[in-house]
Amino acid sequence: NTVRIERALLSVFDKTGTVEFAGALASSGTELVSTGKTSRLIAEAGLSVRDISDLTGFPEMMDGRVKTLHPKVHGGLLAVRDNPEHKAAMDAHAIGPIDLVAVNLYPFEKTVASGADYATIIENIDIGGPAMIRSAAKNHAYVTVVVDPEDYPTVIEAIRNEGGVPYALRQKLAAKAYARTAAYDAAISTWFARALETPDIAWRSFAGQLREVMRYGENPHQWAAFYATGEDRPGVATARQVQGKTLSYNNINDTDAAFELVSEFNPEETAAVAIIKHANPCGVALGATVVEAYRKALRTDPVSAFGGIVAVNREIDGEAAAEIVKVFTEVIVAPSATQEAIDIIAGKKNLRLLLTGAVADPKAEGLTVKSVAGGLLVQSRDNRNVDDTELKVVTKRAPSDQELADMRLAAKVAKHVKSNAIVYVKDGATVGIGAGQMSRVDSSLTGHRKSIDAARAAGIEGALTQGSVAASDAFFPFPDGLEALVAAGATAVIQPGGSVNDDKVIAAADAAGIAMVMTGMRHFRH
Ligand code: 93A
Repeated sequence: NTVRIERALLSVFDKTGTVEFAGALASSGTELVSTGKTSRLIAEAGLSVRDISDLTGFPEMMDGRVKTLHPKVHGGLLAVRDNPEHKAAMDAHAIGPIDLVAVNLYPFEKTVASGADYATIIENIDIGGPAMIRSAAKNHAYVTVVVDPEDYPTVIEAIRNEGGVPYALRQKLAAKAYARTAAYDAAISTWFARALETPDIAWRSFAGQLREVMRYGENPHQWAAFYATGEDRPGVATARQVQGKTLSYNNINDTDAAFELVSEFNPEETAAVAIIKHANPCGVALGATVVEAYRKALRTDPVSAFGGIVAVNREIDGEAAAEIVKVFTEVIVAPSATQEAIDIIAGKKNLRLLLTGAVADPKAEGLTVKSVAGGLLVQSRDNRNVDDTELKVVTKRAPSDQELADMRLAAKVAKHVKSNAIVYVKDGATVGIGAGQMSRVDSSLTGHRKSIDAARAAGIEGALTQGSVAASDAFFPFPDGLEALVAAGATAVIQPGGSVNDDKVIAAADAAGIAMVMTGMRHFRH
């Protein structure tokens, strides 16, 4: 349903494009109503415009603090056009409908940035503008709200081509309108919090709902809080804590990493277990049962697993719980647990057990946020993995089916390891993980060295990486990283490819007689 614009209210601080917009509206037969300076500007351009005081029957008063805050404005914006009671109210109080509002706000953010004094900043808090924006956006079933001059041409084009503004456009503009008023209020609360030196108050308006102010952050001298964004996603923020101490800042971060990782594996196809330390996995394995997967995961690096976080993609049963509690563990997270498992875990009072109800959808859209000095970096969630890509065999030797299966596991794990990530896998379990090194060669060497330690702990001669496959989160810039994998005993390698030196890397793989596949998809995690 397209709405004809019979009457429009223009009240803008930023007057970019206002005259053109007003002119286009007027030429399509729209009556223009406007506030003080906006009205003068439109009139000076030779257009006929009605003053807001004429509509409200009140003068703009109190230095402009009260100009549009009036039932004739908000009634005209909020009335449900085909509701008989609303119609009767409009008739009784001589309220005419307003079909379009173009408002942009007093420049609060710019005023703060200019270093203005307290009183000037306060005066630049717009009240009437956001009120109109919110009224019009709420009633987008009938009303068009434009908060950004960049949208004027789109609106005019719709009016010219369709005789009015279609529902889909009104809806989109309403969403944009609320994003603007939300950002505006966030700017005000941030400024206030800074002025009063109360950072926690600013955050209250920022990232959703405050769940908990923590005792401390990453370190004991840091303030910290946990916020829920309200997204309906299985994970650490929505999980039910069955028992154990309250989660710390680091626990939450690590538990999230652990659960996102095991969620890469469909529980109907395989059990998957990840043991996480400092947001990096120190063991990941698949198995027919949870306990089998846990035992295999633990073998990768039994030393680092001490004090770790265990994530499972299936229900935890008693057998698995009994095995997990043998090692000092901070958190267990799983979709569910049997009563027997819950009873066994209850024997460890401090151990936290989190139940999420389901695994996370690895394909779900979402946002990740990271802070930098004076800013925030926001990006879409890395919701793709090796299953979405076509694997290209680039070497003379093609991988065997077993190698391929292990390569898929290695690539999914590498996606969840801090870059530079190298992951060695054998028989459905990691056997060496190199994380967070500044050079890919170092990550290859670290994973290999750790596998020698693990072999020694298991009473095995040599390194567990012997006869393994390896995954790299990004391409090899030179053959040296690949050669380090070969030296560690890898027989097949999976990596994105895309280096200018791919040819040399492939030649090195062929020279060593190993198989290599390229995914075309990088998974940096910094
Ligand atoms: O001071 S206000 O909060 N009180 C109001 O009633 C009001 N109505 C519109 N500010 C108000 N406005 C704002 O005035 C608009 O958001 C816009 O930024 C500005 C336009 O005023 P003028 O047309 O006089 O330039």
